[in-house]
Amino acid sequence: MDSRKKVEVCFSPNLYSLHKEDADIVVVIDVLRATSAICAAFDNGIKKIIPVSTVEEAIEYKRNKNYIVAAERKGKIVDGFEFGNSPYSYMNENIKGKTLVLTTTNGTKAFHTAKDAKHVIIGSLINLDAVCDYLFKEYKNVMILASGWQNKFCLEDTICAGAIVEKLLSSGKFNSEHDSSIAAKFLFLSARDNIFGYLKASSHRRRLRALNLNKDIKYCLTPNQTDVVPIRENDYLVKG
Ligand code: 3SL
Repeated sequence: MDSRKKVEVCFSPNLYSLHKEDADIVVVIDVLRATSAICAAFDNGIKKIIPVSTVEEAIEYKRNKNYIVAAERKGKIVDGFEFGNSPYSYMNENIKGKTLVLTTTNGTKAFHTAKDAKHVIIGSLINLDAVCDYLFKEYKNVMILASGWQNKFCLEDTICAGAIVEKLLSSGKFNSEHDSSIAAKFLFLSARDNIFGYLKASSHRRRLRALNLNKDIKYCLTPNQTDVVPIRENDYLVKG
């Protein structure tokens, strides 16, 4: 019998129900930009993040001045909000010790898709090695949930998922059965020498570039800038 733990990849929240039995831990990924912004916020001192699905829910939290409330749709800050989804908004002394309420187009939706999972953490390229170390330590079956774009496959999340798969498989302690995981690993192997260049033509990179968000893209595609691993506790995230 193969006693290795599994690491599998789910390409879209819409496919989650097909993969969820693979998972003791779900790693939610939205490289551009939600999970990168979440990691950056914890790295800069945010105490707690409450991901919410809708702008309406976020508006409810605005009544309470103790929260920082952020909303992004289609890459832009939603009218009436000061904060959106840029990691740079959270590189700021004033956020220390505060709670952030965040809604984004795809990332916070993926987080809620995995609501029935026992154990959920947040992954991105910026905390890649920290996530892998966490998964080695926990040593459970892993499912990596790519947020995609409006439930469609996306390259940057898949490459990040492939980087995790590659590291876990090369330890010999994990095994993958599904073609999605193998495809993610091969995509990562083709991209790893120049992730930024490889993603030049990707739809989300083009979308963000059109909004003059090149600086955000560079930040989000640069691996290992922090060792924080955000972990779900109840329905919010804390720093692991
Ligand atoms: O979809 C999301 O959650 C966002 O990260 C999208 S964007 O990077 O703000 O366009």
